[in-house]
Parts: sequence; structure tokens; C-alpha cells
Amino acid sequence: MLDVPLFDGYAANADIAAEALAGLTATPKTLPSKLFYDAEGVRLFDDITRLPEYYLTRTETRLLRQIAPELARLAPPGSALVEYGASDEAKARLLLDADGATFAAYVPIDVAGDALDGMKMRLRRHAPALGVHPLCADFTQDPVLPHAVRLMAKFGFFPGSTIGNLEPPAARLFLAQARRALGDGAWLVVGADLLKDEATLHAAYNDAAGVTAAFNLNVLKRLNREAGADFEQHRFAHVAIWNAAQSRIEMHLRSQIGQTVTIAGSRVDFRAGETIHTENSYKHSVAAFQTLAEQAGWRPAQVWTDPDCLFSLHALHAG
Ligand code: AVI
Repeated sequence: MLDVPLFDGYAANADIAAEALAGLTATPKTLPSKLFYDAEGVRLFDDITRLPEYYLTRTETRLLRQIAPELARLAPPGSALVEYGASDEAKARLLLDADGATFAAYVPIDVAGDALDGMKMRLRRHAPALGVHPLCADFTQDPVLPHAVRLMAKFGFFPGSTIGNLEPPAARLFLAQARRALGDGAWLVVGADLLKDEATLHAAYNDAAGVTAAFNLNVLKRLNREAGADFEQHRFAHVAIWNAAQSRIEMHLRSQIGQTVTIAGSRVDFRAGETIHTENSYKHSVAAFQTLAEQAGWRPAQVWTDPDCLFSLHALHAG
């Protein structure tokens, strides 16, 4: 199962070079985490979701499977299921196929047009009566829902803890925009990774097989290929640390030596030990997530967690 959150929505490689240079000439140095998801990054992330240490995907899927009938029954008959960042239909199918489900339409939103085409084809075979209306868009950019579902009740779905990769103000903005787009009376189900002991979190982002390290370092390969850069991958090291004050796992790439890298003709200097901050993965307590949702105009209606309290699924109501 591909469980990929943010595909790259870049129009051209010049965009990538410009965005990378902006981040690498800032202090401290950063790169946007959406750069992770080229074809190789998508494949590596898929591998991550199957790692023994990476509990997120496995735990969420198990929980979803258990509560899918309950969730599906929240939706009024004939609702449209709107999935934000839908790289495939696997998790949506748990809801669409659940006992008691009466969804009339499915709107997967993602920037990867090819993936959306595949989903539409597969669902046409699997559920011929379901209206499938893919929307090729960046879900953080407040996409307008297809006309075909405008009169239907809406049931939003944002699994995978991708919300944790958004900075809190961006997460609040996304939730507020979804509240407006889905309308009064809508539901939104969000998967959010829970705050937990540091050892479990550290292991999930520092797996023994080194897949997360390869995923992080792959961004440099991508910049070499697509942004005219000359990074030497082995001169950087993967770092993932727990920042307790900010309640987030941070991923960085640490320069192993003092070095100069060229990107699209511009030189960027690195001190030995200097890092590029590549990703934040925020972990929320149930209460903190509910506060965030309330600030965005949602009413936290119900929350489910697995028995070990690793992961949470929140049902938010607009009304
Ligand atoms: C996609 N997202 C929820 C993942 C996470 O856990 O924050 C991305 C990831 N980064 C490293 N491993 C997985």
C-alpha cells in the first residue's frame, strides 16, 4: 500500500532549484519536506510504512479497520467522501466498503495525476455505482470541490498523520479551509500520531535498516538530478531527534565536513556539523489536537486510540 502524503506539486525544475536555494541560504538551513516525494522517495516511504519500528501506518490501519463501520454510519446517506492527500484508495476503501456505508461519491485530492487516474480505474471496477471525482490539487491550497458533489453532505478524511508534517499555523489553516469547503454539518476524520515516550519515537525515525536515513538523504540525490546540484551524499548524515519543547521529531542532514556545494550555479557553504532541517513531524496529545481543531472551527465529537495509545483517529463535526 502506498501511503504518501505530499507529492511534489512543482511546475518545473526551476521551482525546485529556487525553493532549495531559498532554504539553503537561510539561517538555519532548511529544505521543504515535500521534496522527499520523487519516485524514489515514494518507494522509500512505502518501505518505511512496513518497518517494524514505524508503528504509525500499521496502527492506524488496524484501528481504522475496527472502527470503519462506526465512522461510515456518521455520514448521512448519499454523502461524498473527500480524502485529502489521497495517494491511493486503500484507507478510503475501509470506509467505502464498511458495513452500513452509504457513500454516493468519492473525491480523492492529490497533486499526483497518474495516481488519481489509477484510483478512478480501479474503483470503477470495484464499485461501479460510486461517483469517483478525482481532484488534482495541492490540498493545502484550499482546492474547490468538484461541482458534481456540491449538493451532497460531505465527509472529509485526512489519514496518515500527515497533519503532523504541517507547522501548527499551517495545520490550523488547513483545518479551517477544510471546514469552509466541506460546509456546515460536515464530518472530518483525521489521523494524528500521539505524543509518547521518546524511545519509541526515536526508533521510528532511526530504523535499524537505515531506510529513513536513505529517505532523508534521497533529497540530495533529487537536487543533483533536478536542480543542477553537486551534493556528495556520503558527506551528509541522517539525524532524527525529539524536540520535547516543540513536541516534534525533527529530521536533519548533517554536513560531515566543511564543504561547498553548487546548486543551479550558486555556491552554498557548509560548516562541519552544520545541518539542513528537512522535516518536522509533530506529535499531539488528544487534548492538544482537539484544541487545534476547535481553533479551526470544528467540534471534536469523538476520538479513538489503539490499546497502546500510539495513534489517534479524531471525528470532528462542523456544527
Ligand atoms: C508522512 N509522514 C506522516 C511521515 C511522518 O512520520 O512524519 C513522514 C516520515 N518521515 C520520516 N519517516 C516518515
